Amino acid sequence: MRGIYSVVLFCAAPFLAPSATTSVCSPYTFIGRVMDASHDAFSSNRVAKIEAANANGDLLARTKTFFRADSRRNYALQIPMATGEVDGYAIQNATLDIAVTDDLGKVWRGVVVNPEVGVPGGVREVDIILGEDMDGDGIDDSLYARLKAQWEDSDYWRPGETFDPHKDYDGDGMSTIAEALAGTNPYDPEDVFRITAFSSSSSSALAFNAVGGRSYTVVEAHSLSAKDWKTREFFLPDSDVPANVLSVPSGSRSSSSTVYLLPSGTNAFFRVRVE
Ligand SMILES: [Ca+2]
Ligand SMILES: [Ca+2]
Ligand SMILES: [Ca+2]
Repeated sequence: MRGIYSVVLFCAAPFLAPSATTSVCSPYTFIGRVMDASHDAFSSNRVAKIEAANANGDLLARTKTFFRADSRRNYALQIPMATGEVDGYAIQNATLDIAVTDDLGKVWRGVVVNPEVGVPGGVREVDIILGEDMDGDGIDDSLYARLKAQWEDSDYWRPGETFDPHKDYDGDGMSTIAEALAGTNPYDPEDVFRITAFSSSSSSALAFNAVGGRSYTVVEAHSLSAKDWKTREFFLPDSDVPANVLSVPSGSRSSSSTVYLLPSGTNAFFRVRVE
């Protein structure tokens, strides 16, 4: 696992469960960020309840979001694990139903993609995005409404024109919806997510403007048309431990960040992915 939280799990001494051959072991942990469709994390004044149930609807675990200014993560959910079928426990490869109840009492279900439980004691990073798309256009309805209202208020609004979130209104190369997800202003051409510098001397350095509450990974491929972009490890300026994600705490100001890529000896194309 990676990041600020170091979840150390020990396998508790197994005890006998209903079947003599079934034992209870370390829980499986999901960690990550509960966020709204704008990719803004739930903050200190918004607490969501997270519940995991098995396919029969039996509740396995429940937790709440928390707030820590120095971390992008705001939840950790421990799924009790057993080596066989026991009420209240999950087995490896189990699929879970996740339900999140937000601070207004609204319930969201099935929001985690492929919540497959791995080896007991394992940890998996899963971000939970609470979205609602009643009109089926692939965009969260409240995010669409917010962007449209901002557009109608901006210099880019034209009478008779229909709002299109896929359009790049401020002409900075990123669509309005992409800017909203990256945390930049869709109606300000000066505010855009881009790689601002690249040098490839002894160690390759990538610089880009990073926004609070977002995380950044570097992916590489050997051609621009490649389908598979692989994660590339890097060093942060203040660390000599390789990392594969740069997380910027919520509330931080937008700032220029530089990461130093580990040398690989081959030429590659790089992209910085923002989440
Ligand atoms: Ca929609
Ligand atoms: Ca734009
Ligand atoms: Ca912009």
